[in-house]
Amino acid sequence: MARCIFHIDLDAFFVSVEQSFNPKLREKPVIVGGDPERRGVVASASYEARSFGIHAGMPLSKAHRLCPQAILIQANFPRYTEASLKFMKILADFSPCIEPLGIDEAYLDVTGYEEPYASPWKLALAIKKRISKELEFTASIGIATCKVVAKVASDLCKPNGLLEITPGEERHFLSPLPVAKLPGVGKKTEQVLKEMGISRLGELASLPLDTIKKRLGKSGTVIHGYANGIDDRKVEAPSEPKSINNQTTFARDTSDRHFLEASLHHLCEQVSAELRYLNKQARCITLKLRYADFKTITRQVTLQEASNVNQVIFTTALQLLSQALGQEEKPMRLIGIKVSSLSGEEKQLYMFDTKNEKLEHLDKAIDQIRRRYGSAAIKKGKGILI
Ligand code: TTP
Ligand code: MG
Repeated sequence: MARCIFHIDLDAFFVSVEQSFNPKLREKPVIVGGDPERRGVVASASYEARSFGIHAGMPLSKAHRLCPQAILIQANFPRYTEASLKFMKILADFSPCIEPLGIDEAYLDVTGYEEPYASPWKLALAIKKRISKELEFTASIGIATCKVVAKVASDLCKPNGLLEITPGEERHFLSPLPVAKLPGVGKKTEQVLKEMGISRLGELASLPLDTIKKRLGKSGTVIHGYANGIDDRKVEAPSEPKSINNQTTFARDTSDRHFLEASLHHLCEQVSAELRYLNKQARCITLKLRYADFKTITRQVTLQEASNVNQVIFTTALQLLSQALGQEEKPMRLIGIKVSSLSGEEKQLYMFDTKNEKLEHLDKAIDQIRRRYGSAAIKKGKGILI
């Protein structure tokens, strides 16, 4: 029996959360980004802002140039993690087979669960209605027999879309799309395919498997299957996270140190908020850098005591960045942060050092205040906090 899989992605998620807290922001060009004083980047842009050419990953300065009237809101991660949890809970009411992918997207295997709704389409409408009523967000949903086709479909029908690819139509649906639309085809693979004269998914699908396997190995087999609408991956609940990571690919390669630091700060804030949300601390912090020539390096450090404190994670990551820049200063295309060696409630307390505990409590208190009153309600100073 064919499976029925949904891919659901919220539209302009961070912006939508801010709009639900402040309805005056609706239908306006709104940008959620890092701290403007730190020369941050756009994390999320409303569709009104996108019509000016603004997109995620763009420096805020450029976004301001493109649309000076755009309203800039500072990212408030505790709000987003809370909204994300509510979103996932709504989805779980429709099927127990749920796989959250990121903060605002998930796969849902609804095979068999669509019957009371008469059709997958009507079930999807019911999900959109709940999300709209309870969260005041819009979502885009792709429906297909496998994950990859559902994901491409939801991406294609944004914003507030619904697109169903009926069984047997997968290959036909994918065929005219550019190869970059396929999950698993990054810039590097796109380049290899271009060298092979392949720009559309239909061309990739028609290639003999051996040809693509020779050029791209195992990943060639995977994307060849995907392009043919073949993807047997199950929708699975993720196991306990062993690590949390977050990375940004820049719109343009950069060696601007302030910009790199601002991006890192944004990533660390997000990662540490997620740690606190999961009630976890991390001991291991890894910085990932990818240079314009695709050379990728990682630098790792183990903390004396596990932490989920913004300041601790950012300061450590910043030291790793400074060391790496000291060794090699060339333009970068990606920066990422990973925290691992996670511990839960049973964390080992470092007996004589209560400063980090205090900082953790402070971060949690700030999370609560921000959730209620917004990011601007409280700002930490630059110096030592406690
Ligand atoms: P996305 O789903 O990629 O983006 P979006 O929800 O803002 O817009 P849409 O889905 O309608 O295209 O990412 C979800 C959230 O993740 C986004 O609201 C903000 C955050 N994010 C970043 O912080 N940095 C980024 O570079 C990207 C792409 C997303
Ligand atoms: Mg989204």
